Amino acid sequence: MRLPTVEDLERRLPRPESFSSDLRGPRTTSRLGLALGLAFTVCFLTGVWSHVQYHPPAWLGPSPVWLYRVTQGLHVATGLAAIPLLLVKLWSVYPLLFARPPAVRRDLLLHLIERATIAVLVASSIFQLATGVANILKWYPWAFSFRATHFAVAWLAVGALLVHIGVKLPVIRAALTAPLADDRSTLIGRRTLLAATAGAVATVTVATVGQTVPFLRRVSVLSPRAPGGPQGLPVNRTADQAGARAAALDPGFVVTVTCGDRQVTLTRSDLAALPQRTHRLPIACVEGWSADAMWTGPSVRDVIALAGASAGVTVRVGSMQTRGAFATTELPPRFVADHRTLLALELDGRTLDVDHGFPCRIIAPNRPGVLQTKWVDRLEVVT
Ligand SMILES: Nc1nc2c(c(=O)[nH]1)N[C@H]1C(S)=C(S)[C@@H](COP(=O)(O)O)O[C@H]1N2
Ligand SMILES: [Mo]
Repeated sequence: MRLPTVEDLERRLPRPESFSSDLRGPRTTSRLGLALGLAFTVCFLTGVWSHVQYHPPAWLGPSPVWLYRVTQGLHVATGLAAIPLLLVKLWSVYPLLFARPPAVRRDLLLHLIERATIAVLVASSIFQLATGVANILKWYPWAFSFRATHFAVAWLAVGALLVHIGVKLPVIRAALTAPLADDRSTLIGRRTLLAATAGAVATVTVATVGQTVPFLRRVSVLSPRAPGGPQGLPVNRTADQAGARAAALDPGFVVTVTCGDRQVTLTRSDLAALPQRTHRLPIACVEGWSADAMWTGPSVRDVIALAGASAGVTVRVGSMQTRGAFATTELPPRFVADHRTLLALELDGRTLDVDHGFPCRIIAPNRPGVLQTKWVDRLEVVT
């Protein structure tokens, strides 16, 4: 028996021309690429914005209250819409994997660079969409920090995307100006393929966007945290999961407010005796769901005034949770100064459920959900 030679193997490998479907080719790929490029651009820009909102710089304030809700909703929606687009686009080009390297040495170098960029682009795109979805599902099968890594890889993807568009621009231009359909009759045409892809994008969007657009809630069968939850509001981490239940329900509960060497302790009744404010504000979770609710309680500004603090300070907020991240967060000066930033005691006119942060929680306008600290027992003025 003779072992197959490299030449034998090479002969058996398909070539791009071996894939004969008329549906593939630059005219389809460029249109899919255009849609995917748009989705990626919106997803990238809103993602960078989310990153900014996580550690708000001094110029970023609490208005408009819905800003983070909209940007993060768009981030998750465009990321999900990119999944069917990416799958169909990869299908439309994968025969090119079998292209043989050019024989001329100079061409070979360019070819290798182009291939390497595409490898980075495909790998980073898949990584971003996969980790994003896993995060929505609160599934963390990795050891790295989701936020730092998702942020870093986004730049890799965008860099590779820009190089890719630059290299392909002549092909893209020609393909976008060529008519989509031609005379050859195939079972389904390019138009049908693109329409089906658009249908898949629409289905994914409608099936998930109800987690943030109220009137679509009932058709959003796939949104992971559609209605439900105590007091009609979803809960990301319950009091039990955070190990906060015992302390939260302790009748001896007090909030400690510290400003320099002044310290006051307040019971829940003390908080309820302060001027109460009611505001309609959203909880906008990083994971894409959001919901409006009426929150009532004293403003943080009124509470810290009891320890002698004035506006224009940063407040460190401490929680009674014993497990997991986000036990302490910071309220920057512009948020503290705003009377809509509440130490909420009530949700929609009723005492907060323990899963929503009883005895009291932070609710501030235009703030990522993950920083709306529940089970608060410490406010510390940082100067
Ligand atoms: N102490 C504490 N507060 C917390 C969390 C937490 O894990 N610990 N989760 C946050 C997240 S991720 C969100 S989206 C909101 C959700 O508020 P809700 O459960 O009342 O809807 O609470 C935030 N507050
Ligand atoms: Mo969240």
